[in-house]
Amino acid sequence: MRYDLYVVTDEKLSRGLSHAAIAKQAVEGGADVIQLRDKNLQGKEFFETACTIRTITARAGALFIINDRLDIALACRADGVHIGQHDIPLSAIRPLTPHPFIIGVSVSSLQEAMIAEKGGADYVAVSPVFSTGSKDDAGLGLGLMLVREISDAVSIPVIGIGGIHIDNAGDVFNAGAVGVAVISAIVSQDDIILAAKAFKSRIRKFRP
Ligand code: TZP
Ligand code: MG
Repeated sequence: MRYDLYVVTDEKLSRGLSHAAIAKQAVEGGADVIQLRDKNLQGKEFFETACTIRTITARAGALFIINDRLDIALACRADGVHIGQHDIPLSAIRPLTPHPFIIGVSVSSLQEAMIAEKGGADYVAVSPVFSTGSKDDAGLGLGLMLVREISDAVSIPVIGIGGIHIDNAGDVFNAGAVGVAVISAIVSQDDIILAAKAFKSRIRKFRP
């Protein structure tokens, strides 16, 4: 499973592009993972959008993860779901998921990371590595030391999210992460395909 370039969709930051359009361009640029993230979409529309992105990602050979909504992830046969510390707990959803099915968990401390690993998470996302304006309640950047600490302590993949752009992505890999999750540095760019390609070529230096 490769998480190298993990693009999170956001229609508020995409200058008019839909989730599906963001996903299509991001995979064309080489994104390894697409996460559909929307805090406002109603179920029907969410499901339809998810099914469209399922087709786009399957054709591209990219993973498809849905934020928060296990029901929709199961219904559209996504590869997994991503949950935070205030979402339905891992222990409650693991018994409901098919095999294989990825559950990713956002963590903001070593303890949360170790609990997630013990509970059967497939990866953890250290959140936020750097301060970001893309998520209102993200809090201050936790820094690269925490990425290092968590990477040393768990054996599941560790990815970084929050304030990551092309020029600091390498630091996140050097701190032990195996992937970087990004919104604005790709989704808000003039050319998402080019932005993703540029990220991928930078990432290749750290993850050949
Ligand atoms: N979770 C933690 S930080 C964040 C999310 C969804 C936002 C990341 O956006 P950006 O623009 O890459 O900082
Ligand atoms: Mg959540």
